[in-house]
Amino acid sequence: ATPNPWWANAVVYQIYPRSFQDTNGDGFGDLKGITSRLDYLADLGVDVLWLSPVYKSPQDDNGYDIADYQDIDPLFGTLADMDELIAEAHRRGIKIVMDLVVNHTSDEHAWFQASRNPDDPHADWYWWRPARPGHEPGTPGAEPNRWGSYFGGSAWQYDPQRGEYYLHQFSRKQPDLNWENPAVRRAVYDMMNWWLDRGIDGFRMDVITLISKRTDENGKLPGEDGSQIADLPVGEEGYSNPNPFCADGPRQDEFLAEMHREVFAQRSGFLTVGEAPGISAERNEHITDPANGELDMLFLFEHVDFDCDGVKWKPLPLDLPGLKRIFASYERAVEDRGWTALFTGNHDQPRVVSRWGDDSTEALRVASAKALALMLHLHRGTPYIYQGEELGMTNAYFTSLDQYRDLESLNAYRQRVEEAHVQSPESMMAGLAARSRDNARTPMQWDDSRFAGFTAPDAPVEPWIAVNPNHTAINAAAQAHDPDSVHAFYKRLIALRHEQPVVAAGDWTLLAQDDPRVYAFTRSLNDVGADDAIDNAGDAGDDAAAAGCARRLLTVVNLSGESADLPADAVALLRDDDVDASRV
Ligand code: TEU
Ligand code: CA
Repeated sequence: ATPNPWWANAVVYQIYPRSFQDTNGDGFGDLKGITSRLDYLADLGVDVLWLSPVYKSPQDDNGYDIADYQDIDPLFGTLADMDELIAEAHRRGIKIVMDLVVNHTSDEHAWFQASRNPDDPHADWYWWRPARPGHEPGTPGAEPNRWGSYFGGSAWQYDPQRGEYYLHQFSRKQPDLNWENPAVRRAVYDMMNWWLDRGIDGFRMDVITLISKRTDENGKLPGEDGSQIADLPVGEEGYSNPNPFCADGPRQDEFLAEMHREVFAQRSGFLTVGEAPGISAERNEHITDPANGELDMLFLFEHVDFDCDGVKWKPLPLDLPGLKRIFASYERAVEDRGWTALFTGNHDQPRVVSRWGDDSTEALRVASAKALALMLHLHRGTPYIYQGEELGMTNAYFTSLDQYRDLESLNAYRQRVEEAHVQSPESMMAGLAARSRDNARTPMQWDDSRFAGFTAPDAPVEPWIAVNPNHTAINAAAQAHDPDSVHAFYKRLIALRHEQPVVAAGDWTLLAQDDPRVYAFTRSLNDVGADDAIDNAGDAGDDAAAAGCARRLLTVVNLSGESADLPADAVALLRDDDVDASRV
């Protein structure tokens, strides 16, 4: 099937505003900083910017705890700054997608503050349950409720003002909204329309697959009915890991279809991407099948959850055949309909070149960063670049706990080392160094000055998180004119997707599934597909037709760091007389 041209030929760049560019010397990135870097992004060639949240927030979870959806936090600037960014991006042909965090709000949102009064119209906007002093909501005499938060501890928090518990799957300052309540859904859709009418081009939807909760015939939530949660083992910290039973609830499709009708059905040129923990590749096909009017594409998480021993703080080395099996399931699920988002990094993941590449020498870091980019960008789907990935930025390699800022990391250290005693300090510090979300949140490295050009060298305050010392070697300025740089390689990859329809529309076929070192696959367009793809790709298609539209691409990447032979089926392809080996 030929995908919708615009977001199939598009490349999205994720900006974590707090770490991208500071322009007022307070050590935090801001909106004016993003606007000041639009020419860099236009030169890179990206089509869409996804901004992590910049709304009013107490910043408990760095803005994923929103206190006012329709205002900008002073940390980042003002609504006027946002309007300027939208206008300046559009002037360069770049779209702006914002982060929609509506599974939960901040506990400082007016809706939640009102909800703490059981007689207020907002009383039922969150998940409140009667309290038995000191016991999470459950059934007397039965199993205690062990629903665990993603950020450790119980997912239930007692509120003395209301005298009841409220559900929070993330931090206790992130109470879950009650999507069963039509008034909640109406308020969310009104806010979404307000932003789209203001000129943004879509949303990345934070944990959107958690909004429909499972309740039993008496309306009881998992764990509340006294049963052990879905027979899940209680984790080593005494709580049940939420993922397996919290995602993809009974009204998931209904809510997404309603949102599509109320917000997107009369619009065009937008992009919706759902963050979908706990969703299978098969469910991805249904949710992203345009005929179902739900979402354009999803981030799936199996590939960034499988390389650890039961918990992210016990990392395992990359099992390449395992990665190939997972990506093959993503590709198979959308070969006929639907679409997928391609990523290896974001603000929650460690830097991919440190995780699956080799950053131990400059040569290996550059080579492996390029290899990982080539592998990702030539898959079928829309690729996402996380800020700094195009430079081959690495993990932070922090050595002491006080360098970390992320509440997920700090909570985990306290709970696992100091409370549950399930990991040693050394093992946990190694786990944080490998997998903490802060690895992706060190300031963007623009040049080799004191704070990497993220903030002025003479800024009155240090950046909110340490700049990586390797910024003196790894920075945008050093790569801007180097044709062999990681940056130059990303530019060529992005251009290839714009010029060659086979990259967006070609069928994907894996070669050498079990090869432990080499990742090889083809993309191919049959004649009909080629003509459709060229027609659908607009003027990019015309250029490609003129330049000679490739019918087939062979990609072979050695991700092992050891020498490896070309897999036999790749060699056979290269011998095929209609493959122009000079262009491989
Ligand atoms: O992430 C949800 C989520 O699944 C992550 O918390 C992930 O499970 C974890 O970080 C990996 O160990 C979204 C946002 O991307 C994240 O930044 C927020 O903290 C979270 O939701 C709550 O809004
Ligand atoms: Ca600032």
